[in-house]
Amino acid sequence: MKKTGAQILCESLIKEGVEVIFGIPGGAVLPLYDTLPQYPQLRHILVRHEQGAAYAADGYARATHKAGVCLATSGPGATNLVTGIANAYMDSSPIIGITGQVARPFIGQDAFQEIDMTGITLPITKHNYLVTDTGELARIVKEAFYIAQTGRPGPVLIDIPKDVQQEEAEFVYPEKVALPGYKIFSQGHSIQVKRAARLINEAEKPVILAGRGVIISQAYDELKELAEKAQIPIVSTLLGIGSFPENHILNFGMLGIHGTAYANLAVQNADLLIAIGMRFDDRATANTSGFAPLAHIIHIDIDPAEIGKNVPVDTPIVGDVKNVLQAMNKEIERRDHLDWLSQLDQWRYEHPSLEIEENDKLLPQYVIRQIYEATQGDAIVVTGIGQNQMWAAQHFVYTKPDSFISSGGLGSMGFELPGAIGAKVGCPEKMVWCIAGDGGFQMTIQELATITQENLAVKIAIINNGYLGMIRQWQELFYKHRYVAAKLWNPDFVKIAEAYDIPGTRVKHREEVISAIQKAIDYPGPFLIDFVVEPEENVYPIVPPGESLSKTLEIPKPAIVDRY
Ligand SMILES: Cc1ncc(C[n+]2csc(CCOP(=O)(O)OP(=O)(O)O)c2C)c(N)n1
Ligand SMILES: [Mg+2]
Repeated sequence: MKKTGAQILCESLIKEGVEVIFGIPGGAVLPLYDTLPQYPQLRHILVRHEQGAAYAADGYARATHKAGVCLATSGPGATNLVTGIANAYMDSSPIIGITGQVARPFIGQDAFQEIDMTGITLPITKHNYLVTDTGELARIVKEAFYIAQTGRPGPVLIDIPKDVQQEEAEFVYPEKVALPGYKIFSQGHSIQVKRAARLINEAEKPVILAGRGVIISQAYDELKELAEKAQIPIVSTLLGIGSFPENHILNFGMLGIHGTAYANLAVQNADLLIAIGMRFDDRATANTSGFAPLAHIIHIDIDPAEIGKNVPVDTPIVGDVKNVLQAMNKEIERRDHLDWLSQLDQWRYEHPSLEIEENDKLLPQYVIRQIYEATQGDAIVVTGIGQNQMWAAQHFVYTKPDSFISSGGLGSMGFELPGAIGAKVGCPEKMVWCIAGDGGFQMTIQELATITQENLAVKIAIINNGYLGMIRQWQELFYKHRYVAAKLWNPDFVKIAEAYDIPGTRVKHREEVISAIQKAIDYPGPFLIDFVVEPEENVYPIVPPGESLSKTLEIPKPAIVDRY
């Protein structure tokens, strides 16, 4: 049966199980918007900036493990998606970006709102398409969802000229994709798996380094089985948070430049590092030349391009984490590693990296801790970038998968609010906390209107330090206290919330924290708390730039100022 391109797109999205689209209309997608009411199963959420649409689709994808969809018009609408697409690309999040394009006869004429989106997004998408034939659209959508969600997930862009949306073609949704050049290595090589298992069985000081790949692959049970069977301590990357319960006795927290001292010590002293679904990002490894100097490194990852990219590895295994661990666990012997674990416990005792000072100040760490206490970890936390992100990573105890959502690779400020919107839309039954920086919040603040229009009960905690805090911290520690462009004049966030019809409150003292959080939780809709925290609080531990993980600094020492 013949249908228009717009209808074909909608029907194809429904076939792919899409329920929500985040977007903003414009001339080049008006045929599509005109068609949307024919498909009430597709809920369209009107955002206030296309960057918000991409972040929301990303937050939705990370919270639900389903592809998130964002939609924008050609030209400025499309370019506004770019940062969000890059964000999804760097964190391997499956989003589908749909952009309108000028009608085919106008392409190449610098027509009104014409921009080469496939060119622009080539390096930040897993794949992209310019649809030139309406008859190809269904196949393209099928392929796009397949590519986005299989192997190492990532964003796929489909650019659809306006006349393709209007033109009719025969609609048959393909059953299968035929992509001979697209290979997924889902099973690890059995010889490598056996070799890794033997190394694990023989190791005296093994450490598991868990990354986001464990979460993407949903290999929580397999990871736990490995760790418990062989009694191996686990440290995680920032995006690996949630892959293993942080209240488990074998959990030693996050490693890296803001990792716990004991996690970093574990890695630096390990004789075997089992890196699972992670890519040796520089924020995790610090200076790679001094990274895990004593360890034989096993690296399990689905993307062969990651093997040996940043750090030389001794035993690579290319495969899906869940499959590889299932195969490997069969070969793993029970061990206790008592000496090694008691050494780690000793380090944890000697370096209590995450202790919160008892004083009268309103410390940001205390705020995060109280949000954890009030929710008992039963929430999705979506963070901004900078200090707030690190405190949220360090001081909330993540015990459930998919409970921590953050922009890791791109580190893009402004992710917090739309990211939280996406998570809440995807998981309406879960409590969603947006932990925002006062700087980052203002980059996508307009999405408060989306929250109100869609009545999304997102709880917002602004960690208001009056600074671009992480910038100020670096200027303090590494630029001799010279603060340049770090101080923020801020609007009254509670009044702003009120203007968007969202109730809120301001907290300036420690003793008000618990009741304010409870008020936000008890309120049936969205709620904003402006936590006016200690302005010059720093994130510790920190590994100074250029140093290895062995140089993890825990306590603020004045000497640091002189050294840099
Ligand atoms: C879009 C974007 N611009 C600039 C930066 C550089 N940057 C990293 S952290 C930071 C400060 C963030 O300030 P705020 O949101 O208040 O968070 P805080 O560190 O104070 O918690 C900046 C400017 C960035 N990461 N993203
Ligand atoms: Mg700030």
